Amino acid sequence: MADTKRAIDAASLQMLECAEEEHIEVSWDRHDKQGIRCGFGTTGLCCRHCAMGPCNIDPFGEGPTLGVCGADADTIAARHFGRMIAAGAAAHSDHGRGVVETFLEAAKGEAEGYSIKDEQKLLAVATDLDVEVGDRDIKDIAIDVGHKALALFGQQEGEIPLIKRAPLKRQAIWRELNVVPRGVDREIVEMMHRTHMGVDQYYENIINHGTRCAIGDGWGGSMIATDLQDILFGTPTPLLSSVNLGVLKEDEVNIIIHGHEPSLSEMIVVASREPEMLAYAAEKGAKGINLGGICCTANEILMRHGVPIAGDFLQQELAILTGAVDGMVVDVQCIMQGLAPVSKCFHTELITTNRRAKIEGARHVEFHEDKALESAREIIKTACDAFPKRGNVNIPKAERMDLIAGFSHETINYLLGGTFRASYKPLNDNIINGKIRGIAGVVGCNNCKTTLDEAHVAMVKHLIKNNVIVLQTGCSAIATAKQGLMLPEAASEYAGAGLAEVCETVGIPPVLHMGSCVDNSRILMAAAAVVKEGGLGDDISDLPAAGAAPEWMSEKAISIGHYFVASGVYTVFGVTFPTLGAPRLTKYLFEGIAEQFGGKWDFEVDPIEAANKMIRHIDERRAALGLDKERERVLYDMAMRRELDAV
Ligand code: BF8
Ligand code: SF4
Repeated sequence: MADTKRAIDAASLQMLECAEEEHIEVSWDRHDKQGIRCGFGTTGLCCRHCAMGPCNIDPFGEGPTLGVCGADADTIAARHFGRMIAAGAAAHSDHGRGVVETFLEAAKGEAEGYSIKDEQKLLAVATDLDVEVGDRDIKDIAIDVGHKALALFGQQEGEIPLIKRAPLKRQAIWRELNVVPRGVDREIVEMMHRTHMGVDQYYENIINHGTRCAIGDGWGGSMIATDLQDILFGTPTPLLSSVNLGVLKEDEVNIIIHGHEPSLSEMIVVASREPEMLAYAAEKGAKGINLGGICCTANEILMRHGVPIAGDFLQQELAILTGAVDGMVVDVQCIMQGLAPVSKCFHTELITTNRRAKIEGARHVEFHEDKALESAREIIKTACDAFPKRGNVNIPKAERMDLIAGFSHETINYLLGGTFRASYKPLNDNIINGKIRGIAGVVGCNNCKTTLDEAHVAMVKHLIKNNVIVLQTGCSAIATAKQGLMLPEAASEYAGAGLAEVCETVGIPPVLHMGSCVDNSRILMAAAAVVKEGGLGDDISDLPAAGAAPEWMSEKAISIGHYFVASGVYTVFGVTFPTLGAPRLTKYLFEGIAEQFGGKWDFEVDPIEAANKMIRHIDERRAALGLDKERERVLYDMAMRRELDAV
């Protein structure tokens, strides 16, 4: 029997049992071998920023309290935290830059297979980037948008343009506190400089720059990635698909696409449907080509094409253990080197595709946008060639759940809108009348230190039971989808009466899948739209809303958490928190920062207690808005609406 502390879903447990029987090592085994972790590293108290170190600080004051250079616990932990933000922002933003480069080539007609799919969104983004629209040719507008978007990364002074999408009050706070990013790359470079030995040695000042860096991610690199991906590949609309390892097929070539950048996966989707590719698969004895996603690539191709999701972050090795994965195609981020030895135990071709990310022992088929379809076909053929070499296959066929995905913020706007126009008004009205108590963004990773998916599922169930509508991205979205929370029926089964009534009226699940981790920018846009709609204060920090990443592990999650805090959101993380050895820094992140930004960090391992903290915060915000009194169910006329808006 597999250890039930490792995962909650039957598919993962079945594969873990299989790993145990076959003596194949997976992430949980390596986690156990690591044993009890170094306390200095865990709490942020180990510095190795220069060769006089590594220096460790004794949190109990019995050993050294200062590093050789005199740096104290708060400086050392703040420097780590700052570098985590920089690394996360760099990952999202380098992804964003890659999308912009593909977009520019496509706009110029130099990237085979790509074209502008959403002209309306192109025009909206053009306006936000100050590109002249008029009656200009779409191609010319797109080229100008591409250049402006590219400039946003290397911009050296002024303000990145997309911060104008934030509520006016939020922009004023950022200007007042001097945290508006000048350019995405510049703030990342400056963070690396400030955290070099002997530069910024005041934790508040380091975090202040961390805030500027994180805003450059959320309202810069990530946001432009989402926007241009939508323009290039289509803005998601609701669709039905399925999730978990049961989506793999015994009689078809299974290709898992894992990583983050959709430029390649989009082309694999296109190529996998071509008659020549299907004929090639048939020649090898397969009945078809079956694609499945892992991690955020999964979310990207799910949102736009309904391609099924095979699993979340910790299921990447488990997928190969089915013996049914013919090609595991990876690009960048959240890809385990452990895939290489696991693939070697099977017939699986592990294929790296990005020049930035090679794995020793994997086949490298480099993906180039200018011959994207050609690369995609080569990858598909490699997987087809592996198909006849399969050994025993053990797919947990029963473990497959349906889900509805595709909730871009434009779609939410449309679905909730009245008969005549798209609008967030009905959402605001239902928050005001108390049927919906508030909004929660639950996002982020899996982590071997906790039971796979357990915290995500427990937290989200508790939130919806208490009438909090949940917006999700990343692996967290995959975790709850596996448990059926992204089906409209979940409203009557799990949601409180008020939320269930709204969901049933509109026909949406109580938990909305908004995409990949760069798509957390969609949550920012939705929050800004709710503020703009009126009646719930004049800033994101006024909203009855909260954020969480209960099973986080990556530096990207820290950058995301910090830009949510900087945008005014109460944000609670589980598992562990990287500054706990530094008392003044932690107090600042958990309390002091709220006086400046309205949002703050919190840490809570227990997902139910974390959800209760979010609900308490939501209730406080409701009280501040005067929405804490029981409201009778009434139909609003215009005069009453105006009155409410004035609250
Ligand atoms: O960017 S949620 S494990 S896959 S880091 Fe990675 Fe975390 Fe998953 Fe997507 Ni996001
Ligand atoms: Fe030690 Fe200071 Fe060097 Fe860090 S920067 S390793 S605290 S001497």
